[in-house]
Amino acid sequence: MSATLAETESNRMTEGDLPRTLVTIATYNELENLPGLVEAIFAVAPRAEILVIDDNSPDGTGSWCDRQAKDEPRLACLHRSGKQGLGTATIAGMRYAIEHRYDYVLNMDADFSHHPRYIPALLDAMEQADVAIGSRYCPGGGVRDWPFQRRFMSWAVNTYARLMLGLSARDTSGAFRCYRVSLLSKLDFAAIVSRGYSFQEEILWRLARLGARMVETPIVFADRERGQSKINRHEALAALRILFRLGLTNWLGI
Ligand SMILES: Nc1nc2c(ncn2[C@@H]2O[C@H](COP(=O)(O)OP(=O)(O)O)[C@@H](O)[C@H]2O)c(=O)[nH]1
Ligand SMILES: [Mg+2]
Repeated sequence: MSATLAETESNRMTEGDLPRTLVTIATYNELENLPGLVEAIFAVAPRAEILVIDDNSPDGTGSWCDRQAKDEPRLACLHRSGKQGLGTATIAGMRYAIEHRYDYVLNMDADFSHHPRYIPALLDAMEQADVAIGSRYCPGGGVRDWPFQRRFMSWAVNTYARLMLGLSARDTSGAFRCYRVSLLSKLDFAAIVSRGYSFQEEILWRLARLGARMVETPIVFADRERGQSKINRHEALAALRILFRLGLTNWLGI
């Protein structure tokens, strides 16, 4: 796998100073979404490369990816033995980007909630930033078709996280982001406690402590149309508990 992307990497070294971008997509049972998504990403960012991090999806997402990668050198798949959470999958993608010396790593979900049409704006924002956040809560951003209760819950979790961790970004929980790899390489990944959904807030907090410049670019988040959500109540509650613990560290140094 890595050999394929490494070859593409060295080809790109000869293309000048354009930032080398790795798009990472964590997948668990996303066969209905991934083929269309990969095509849509290459349509807007033909120079980017894509790494899928698949947790042995029973629907064969990982095997599809391997087959596809044989003819598409810009695509590769990292296989993990079982479902280990979105946070650790995202870290695996970041480590890969560091090891393979990409300039930017851009994370997105596989279910089209994060539409590839926003990728160019995220990459442009990186000219002034170390982290570009695809944001639902900055001017021009939003969510499509969410009932009031869900909007309120999302607002409450964001406010809770911002207060706990002292973050200034308005969207701290979204997973559609681009990071400067040189900054990630300074991060102590072993210190990250989140395995699931609080990962997004935790990494922003840790990067803010390293002096990261953060910029938000608007996205409209749309619910998935195919397949099922993998989040469950247990993971959501665990995330709130972790944010509380990190908040104690943030404000009291405990
Ligand atoms: N590799 C991996 N991917 C995951 C895991 N859980 C969720 N995902 C992926 O993370 C993204 C977001 O998950 P999703 O179920 O859409 O969460 P929701 O949008 O919060 O409902 C999707 O691309 C999922 O396939 C996991 O345990 N491992
Ligand atoms: Mg989703």
